Amino acid sequence: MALPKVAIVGAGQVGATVAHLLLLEELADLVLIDVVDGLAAGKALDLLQAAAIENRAVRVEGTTDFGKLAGSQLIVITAGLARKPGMSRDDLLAANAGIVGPIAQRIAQEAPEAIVIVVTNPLDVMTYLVLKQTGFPRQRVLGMAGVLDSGRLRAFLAAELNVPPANVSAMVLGSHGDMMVPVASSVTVDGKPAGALLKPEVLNRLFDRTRNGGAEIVGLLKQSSAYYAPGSSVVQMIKAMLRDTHQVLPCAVLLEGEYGLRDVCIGVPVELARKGMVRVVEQRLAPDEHKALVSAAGQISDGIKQLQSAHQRLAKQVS
Ligand code: A3D
Repeated sequence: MALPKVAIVGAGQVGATVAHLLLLEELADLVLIDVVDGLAAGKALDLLQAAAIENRAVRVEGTTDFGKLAGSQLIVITAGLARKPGMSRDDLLAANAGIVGPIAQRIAQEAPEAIVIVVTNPLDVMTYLVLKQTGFPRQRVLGMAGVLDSGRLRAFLAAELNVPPANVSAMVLGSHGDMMVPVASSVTVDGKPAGALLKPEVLNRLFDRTRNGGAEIVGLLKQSSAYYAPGSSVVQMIKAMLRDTHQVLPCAVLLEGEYGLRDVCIGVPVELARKGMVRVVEQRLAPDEHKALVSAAGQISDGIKQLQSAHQRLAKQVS
């Protein structure tokens, strides 16, 4: 039986990690696309050989040709610059908008029925940009961040309490940045509320470490940002959709009144299935958590406005 086709635009650290993990799942044929000549082709050849060693029957192709997007059921955008030490995700805004906008337009031409997962930072603003540039319905444009941020929090909780991560549940919503919103009521360990096991100051320390989880890794690596956990997070979203599981995962999507917010892409729990997002799940939030979500939405909207005014300035220069 033919496998669905998944394209990954940007064959860098995150893109290649997604491809490797997907290959092991034998879930899809893969196309890697990158502007750097030979990069995607070289990694695809390496991955094809890994597939043989792992006995996985998947096709892997690497190219600079965006025409190869055609026929993709799902496309992951990991193209763009990653953070260096001292840079915020917002420092990347203008540079990455110039990369992601044209890619989104090309996706709309070549694969008008595809589901798109956005990974490029600043994540929430880039997800909004892809939504507008493709003209796709919100069900088919999802930003990856909440799965990663929730995973980071689960890792820290599991280490603190010396339990397996599978025993820890946690949900992080809001923006992918300093204003992310760990939902305290969602944190349970062995089914017990974390508040019963950890002092508030310990829980807050772990929340803060999660907020700085990306920067902590950038500070250590210096030349790149995280990619193993981001790769696993993308693959978890893809599995929910290609396997039609209806799993609820935190993803950045356009809100249309849910949580009292609209015209902004932000991390909220969503049900994922074969056609993308089925619905936004409106989870009960404590008043301070809802306030934090609204503040994060305000910051993302400022980023969107920044992008729109840069776009208008550019249009005036051209006309
Ligand atoms: P990196 O290893 O530099 O890979 C990026 C790749 O994109 C490079 O191979 C580039 O050649 C390629 N590229 C640049 N422009 C284009 C283009 N127009 N078309 C196709 N390919 C292009 O970076 P990375 O993989 O570490 O990170 C990629 C992006 O993901 C960055 O913006 C990161 O900040 C972001 N990121 C987000 C998260 C989230 O949780 C949201 C996590 C990790 C990384």
